[in-house]
Amino acid sequence: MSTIYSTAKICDYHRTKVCNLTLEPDLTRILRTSRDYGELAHVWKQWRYKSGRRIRDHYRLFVNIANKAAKLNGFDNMGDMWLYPYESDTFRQDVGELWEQLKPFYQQLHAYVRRKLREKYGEQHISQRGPIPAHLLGNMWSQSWGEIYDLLIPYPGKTSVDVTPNMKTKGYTPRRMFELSEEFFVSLNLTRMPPEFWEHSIIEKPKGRELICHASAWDFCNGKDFRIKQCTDVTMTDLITVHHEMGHIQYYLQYKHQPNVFRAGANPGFHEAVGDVLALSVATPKHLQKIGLLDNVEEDNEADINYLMSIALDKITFLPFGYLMDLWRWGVFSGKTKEENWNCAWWDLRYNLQGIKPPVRRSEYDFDPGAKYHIPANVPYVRYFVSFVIQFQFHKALCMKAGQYDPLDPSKPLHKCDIYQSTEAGNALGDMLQMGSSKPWPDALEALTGTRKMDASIIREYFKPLEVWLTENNERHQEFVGWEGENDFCSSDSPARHEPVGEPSSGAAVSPGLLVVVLMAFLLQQTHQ
Ligand code: X8Z
Ligand code: ZN
Repeated sequence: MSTIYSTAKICDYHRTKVCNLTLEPDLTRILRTSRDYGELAHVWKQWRYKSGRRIRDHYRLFVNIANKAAKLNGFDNMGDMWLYPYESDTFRQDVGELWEQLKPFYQQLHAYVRRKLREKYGEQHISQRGPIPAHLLGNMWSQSWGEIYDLLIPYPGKTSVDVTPNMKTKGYTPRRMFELSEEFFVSLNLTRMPPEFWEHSIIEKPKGRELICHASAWDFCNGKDFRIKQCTDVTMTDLITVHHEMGHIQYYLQYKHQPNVFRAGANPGFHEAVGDVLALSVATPKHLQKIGLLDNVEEDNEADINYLMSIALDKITFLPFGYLMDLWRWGVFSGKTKEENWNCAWWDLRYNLQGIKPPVRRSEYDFDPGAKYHIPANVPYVRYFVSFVIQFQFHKALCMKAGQYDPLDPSKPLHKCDIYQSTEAGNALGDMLQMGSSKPWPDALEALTGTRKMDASIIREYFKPLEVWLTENNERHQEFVGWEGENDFCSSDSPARHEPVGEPSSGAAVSPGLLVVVLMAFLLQQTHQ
C-alpha cells in the first residue's frame, strides 16, 4: 500500500503528455498556487484515482490481519490497541468533548472562508449555506488551509506573514532551513544535532529513484544515529514542517538515556507537539523580522488579525480532520463501518465535521481515505489532534517561563510570545522531554504546565481576538454559520460503477485523439512502473 501511494503519478491538466507529476513536490505545488477550478478538480480527482482507489483491495486484507494481531495482543481490534498509549478509559470521549468545545470557532472560520471563496469562484461553485468544495482549500486533503491565505487575508494592505517569497529571494536552501531550526533549539539550551544527523539525513528529494517523500524522523536507538527524511521545498509551510521533524529528533536526544521501553513520547501526541511549539514562536512577525525574513512589521489590531488568521488557517482548520481520520478507522477496525460503506462513511465524516464536499461524485469504487499517507502507511492519527490541543498548553507554560506572557498584561498576549533564547523555557521543556514515557502522561503534562488534563480553553484564549473578529464579520455580512444540504455526493450505486476500468475522464472535454494519447501515456507508464 505504501509503495502504491508513494510512487503514484498523474498527468498534467494542460500538457496531457506529461504524466510524471508526483505528490511532492508537483501536486502539492499546484494545490498551493493554482486558483484554476478545473485544474484543481483534475489534480484532486486523479490523485485519488492513482492512489486510494488502487489501495482499496489491499486495505480489506490489511484490516483482517491488523485485527488478528490486535486480538493476539489482548485487544478487541486494532483501533482499541492504538489507544493503549493514552492510558485512559475515557480517551475517545475526552477527544470528542475537546472537539465540541472547539467546533463553534471552527464554524465561524469555515463561514468566513466560504464567503471569501464564493467571492473568488462565484455562486455557481460555492453556495450560501452548503459545504465547501474540498479542492479549493490549498491542500490535497483540505486538512489545513494556510496556503490560500492570499485569498482570505482580512486586511490586505497590512503586514503579510507569508514569507515564502522572501525565502526564495534570499536564496534559502533546505540545509539552511534545518540549520535555522537547530539554532532555535540551541538558543533554548537544548541539544545540537550530532554529526551523524547531518551525514545521514535526506533533506532533499533525490533524483532518479523513488522515495517515500512523506516527512519522518528516525531514532536508530543506538544513542547517536538520528535521521530525518524530508523532500523539503523552500516554502514557509516546509519551514514549519522542518521544525516539526526536528522536534521529534530533539525528543529522541533528550530521552536517549532512558531504558529502551521508555524511549517514547509521554503519549504519541506529545511527540507531535514538540517542534510545533517552537514553530509557534518562529512564525511570529517579530521573530521573522529578527531573522531577516520580514521587512516591516506593524503593531496594531489589523496586523494582529492578519497574523492570527494565518495561524488559524493551519491550526484550527486541522482539528476536525485530525479527529475524523481515526474516527473513520475506529469504525472500520471495530466492524461498525461495513466495507460496502467505507468511502461513503468517510464522506459523511468529511461533511459532518469539516463541512466540505468532493468536487466530483464518489462511489464505493473509490477509496478516498487511502489517498492520505497515514492510511496506507498505517500511522494512527488522533495523535495530531491531541498535539494541536496540548501544544498551546505547552506554549502558554513556556511563554510564562520566558516572561513573554502575562495574563494581566494586555501588551503581552499569548500569540505574540516568542520563546527564542529563553533558557528558562528550554530547560522546562527539556525536563519534560527527558522523562520519555517513564511516567504516565498526565505527570509529564503537570511537570510543564501544572495541569493534568488536555484543555481546549488555551487555544480559545490564544485566538480570542480573531474569534471576536470573525463572529462580527460573519454577522455583518449575514453569512450563515454552519452548513446544510448538498450531502448526496457519495453512493454505493453511482454511475462510477459503470466506468471502464481504465482512465476516467478528467472533467475537461476530451477529443477522441486526446483519448488515444491519454491511453498510450497510461500504458507506457504501466510498463515503466
Ligand atoms: O505526518 C505529519 C508529519 C510527520 S509525523 C509530517 N503530520 C501530519 C500530516 O502531515 O498529515 C504533521 C501534521 C499532520
Ligand atoms: Zn510528526
